[in-house]
Amino acid sequence: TTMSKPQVVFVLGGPGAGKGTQCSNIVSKFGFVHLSAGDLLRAERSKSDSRYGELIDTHIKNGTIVPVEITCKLIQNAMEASAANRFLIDGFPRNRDNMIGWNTTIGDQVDLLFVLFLDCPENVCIERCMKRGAAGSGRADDNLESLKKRIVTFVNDSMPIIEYFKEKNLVKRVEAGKNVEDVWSDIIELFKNI
Ligand code: UP5
Ligand code: MG
Repeated sequence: TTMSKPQVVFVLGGPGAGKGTQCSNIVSKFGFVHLSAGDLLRAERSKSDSRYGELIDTHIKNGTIVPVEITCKLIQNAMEASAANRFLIDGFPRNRDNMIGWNTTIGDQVDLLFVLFLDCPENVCIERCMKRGAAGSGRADDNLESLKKRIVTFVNDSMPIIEYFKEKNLVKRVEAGKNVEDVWSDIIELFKNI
């Protein structure tokens, strides 16, 4: 028999759509390993010997997208360091460049099951991140100025990627503006048969 490839679900949606929150739920119930591209980048930025710390910091504050070579390598390392066979990749791919970088490095080595799209109204996204910032998240991008830029990047760069996956019939969309429990019960329906 041949070894089966690791299975991947991309989890996409605007800033504060609830990607991290719902990924934790999916991990608990369905046994995936959660890899947040943003968390991996923030961890890399915090390493005292990172060559990319400043670059990453600038992109995060501006809501722009870190060069794909960096992000892809961090995701690949995390996948290789894990014995798991099912991964949620949260917040990636975010633009065309990310997509191409993924396809030329890791794409063929995994099975993409589907894309979970947390579709959340802009004002709700902003409200949630502002609230998190006010509660002391410490995130350099939980302020109105960065948030406006994060939204622009999401609309201009990330939405076309979601559209691209939609044309391939790979998108499972949930209404993400509802409360955590209601969003979660919709997500359960999408995962329970895989
Ligand atoms: N919350 C969650 N769900 C809720 C609900 N249903 N009702 C009410 N409140 C809800 O949630 C955000 C906040 O809302 C929390 O306080 C939560 O309790 C509450 P969370 O689950 O954290 O949402 P999430 O979608 O994960 O929001 P996040 O802020 O992490 O999204 P972003 O996509 O903006 O951030 P990410 O970390 O992915 O990326 C940050 C930056 O890194 C990017 O802007 C970019 O500069 C860089 N980046 C790259 O360059 N490349 C990448 O591949 C990835 C990131
Ligand atoms: Mg997140």
